[in-house]
Amino acid sequence: MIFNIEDCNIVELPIAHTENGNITVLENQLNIPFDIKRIYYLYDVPMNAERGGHAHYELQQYVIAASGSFTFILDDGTNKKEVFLNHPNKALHIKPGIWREMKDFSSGSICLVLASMKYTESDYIRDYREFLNYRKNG
Ligand code: T46
Repeated sequence: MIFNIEDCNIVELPIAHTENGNITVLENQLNIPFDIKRIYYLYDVPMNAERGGHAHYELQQYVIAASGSFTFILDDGTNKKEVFLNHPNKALHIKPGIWREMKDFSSGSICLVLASMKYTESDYIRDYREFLNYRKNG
């Protein structure tokens, strides 16, 4: 199935409030639309760094600003949109086949990623022309 940037939305995550702070819980088959196979997080990212610059054939992700803020630029080969993430109760759901870049990491930010697949280099498209060709011709 081919997804567009309109299919990549911010999802409000549940918050359990306690007088000593909040907790957000995501559990396979309960409140996340794929089974989590891998968790990773980006941190100590220099403020001017740009990351990403690739798409995935199959992988889908929930991206959460566990701390601080950053911006994702999503691109489906036709349209682009910027998504600013700055709160741990919001996840950006990135569907397969979407080119992404990341920028404007605030100092101390942590970009938490819940992923639907184990790390597979062959799932990456790292060349933008190849990505455009994939979007056009499948
Ligand atoms: C995305 C953003 C948010 C591994 O060995 N295992 C892994 O699970 C990952 C994610 C990376 N790596 C290695 C592969 C590369 O040599 O770490 C290096 C950097 O990986 P990558 O180019 O994927 O890093 P980012 O920060 O550009 O992108 C990652 C995700 O891959 C990507 O899908 O959306 O984080």
